[in-house]
Amino acid sequence: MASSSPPLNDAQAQRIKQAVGWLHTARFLTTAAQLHHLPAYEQPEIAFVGRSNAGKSTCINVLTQQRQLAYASKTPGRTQHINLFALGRQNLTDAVLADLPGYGYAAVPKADKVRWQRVMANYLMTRDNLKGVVLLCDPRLGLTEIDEILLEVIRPKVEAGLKFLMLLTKADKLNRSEAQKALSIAKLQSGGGQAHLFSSLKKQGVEEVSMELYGWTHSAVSPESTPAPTIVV
Ligand SMILES: Nc1nc2c(ncn2[C@@H]2O[C@H](COP(=O)(O)OP(=O)(O)OP(=O)(O)O)[C@@H](O)[C@H]2O)c(=O)[nH]1
Ligand SMILES: [Mg+2]
Repeated sequence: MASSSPPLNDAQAQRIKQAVGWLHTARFLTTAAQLHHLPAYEQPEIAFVGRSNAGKSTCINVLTQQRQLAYASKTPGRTQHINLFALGRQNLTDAVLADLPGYGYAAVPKADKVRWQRVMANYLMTRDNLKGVVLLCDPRLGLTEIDEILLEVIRPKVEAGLKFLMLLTKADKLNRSEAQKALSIAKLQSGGGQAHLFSSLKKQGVEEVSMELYGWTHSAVSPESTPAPTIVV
């Protein structure tokens, strides 16, 4: 949490501990090169989407406090499969995280880009257990055309109950005023939905996002900080 945050009471500290501990249980579940190879699960799934190199895999590793669970790399386009991770105690999986391949990487042939765009849209439309989407965006680059297309796909689903969070990644690269400006823009772009600054490097936003994801998948324990996101079209 930011150092300027007021001191936590015991109940808040306990909730953070619970959410952070829950994410730490993550383990590899399965990988699929194609959507129709992805097994169906009953447990709620949270998808991490965003352009290539936005920091999705690193974000998953930081949230789960595991160095190499998801494969992060300086080389864009590293994650080319849909990788799933199980959460919850062993044999008691209560949620699934999905690390999706990034899109928009310049060196990828156009046909592949179009293919992935379709896979992403199909995934978002057809994944029955999809509970929430975390869209990662590097605020120095802004939203790409594919981000915008995905937002169009996501918006009606959010109105129908899908949870949604926009994460402004690599916040360590911004100064305070740039960060605040980027956050205001992101809040508008998400139509009043949730937006957070996040830095895997500085571990900024980790507790807030952990609480959010825990609240999405454990509805009885909805944290006070998690109002139902509404996206106005
Ligand atoms: N400064 C800084 N660099 C970061 C941060 N998060 C990720 N990176 C770097 O950004 C690069 C890409 O990170 P990844 O996590 O592999 O990105 P990705 O979105 O999974 O990329 P694809 O798998 O290609 O879709 C790596 O070099 C990371 O070290 C951050 O918070 N701050
Ligand atoms: Mg990746």
